[in-house]
Amino acid sequence: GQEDEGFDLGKDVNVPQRLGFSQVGSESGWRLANTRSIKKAAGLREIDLTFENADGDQKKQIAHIESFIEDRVDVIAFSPVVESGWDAVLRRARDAGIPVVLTDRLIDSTDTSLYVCSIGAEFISEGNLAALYLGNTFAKAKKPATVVEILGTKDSTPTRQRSEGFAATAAKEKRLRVVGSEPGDWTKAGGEAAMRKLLRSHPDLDAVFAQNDEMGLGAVSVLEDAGMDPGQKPRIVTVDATKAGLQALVAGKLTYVVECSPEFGDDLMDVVVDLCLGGTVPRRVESEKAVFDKASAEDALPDRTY
Ligand code: GYE
Repeated sequence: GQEDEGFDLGKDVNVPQRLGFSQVGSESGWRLANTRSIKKAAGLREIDLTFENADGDQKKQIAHIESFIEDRVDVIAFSPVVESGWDAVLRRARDAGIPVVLTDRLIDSTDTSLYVCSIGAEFISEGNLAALYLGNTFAKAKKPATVVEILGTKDSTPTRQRSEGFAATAAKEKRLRVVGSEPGDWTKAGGEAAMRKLLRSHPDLDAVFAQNDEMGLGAVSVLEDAGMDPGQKPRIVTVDATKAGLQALVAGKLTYVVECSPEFGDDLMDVVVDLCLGGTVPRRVESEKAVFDKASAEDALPDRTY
């Protein structure tokens, strides 16, 4: 309607609009790009952003949110490190009349009034796409392919949903047998440790699904040290599509990469501005994704900014 098409100048608006944002940490290239996107988008609109980094610690995020409430910011946004344990602090934000936006990841609360909007990628389909690619690769194999999974941090939305999507598709197309998984905490070092463990119990692997590029790159170095030919045997599929991931794909070390875009800073600021102006906001804003093989990674690399 007409109200949606312009700003309602009748309402008093705090200028500049004040946003408190609590980030997960600095664990990956994806995360650094996400932080850059958010800071840049806030800067472009002269939004007064208080940016906090939780270093992977939920207690720190809760403290950030509490201080945002105390400072009476206009909007609180955060990317939850884990899914559980948010009800109490988000109830305090709601009672203070401060709208909360979830970015990137979700919470497991059944109380839908605790946040107004969530912005990010759809992780289940990322897992679906990874399994679909591997299933097609092994379509003509005589027996199901042996696959291991390297997971992100426990109790986080992308870990849970990428696994869920991968398992669901693998169960349907029947060419993949997931024989084990280990957490790699989203880092290269974590991916190396997970790969070492998995290789000990499953030395004859056909494929690895690493839930982000860094962990996939960690797996590559362990597999190379073990005299294997990562990218070929085993095939390696990752998620994110950072520059480092696409470079490894072009070099033939990774086999396939599913994109998860970190660049939703502008979408977040659109929602923040609408909330400040008293407008309605969508419940969910979802990022687009692409998939990459070697050839399409070559095409995309020159323009990749992260
Ligand atoms: O895939 C990983 C990061 O939550 C989508 O977290 C994000 C994930 C991303 O550390 O690299």
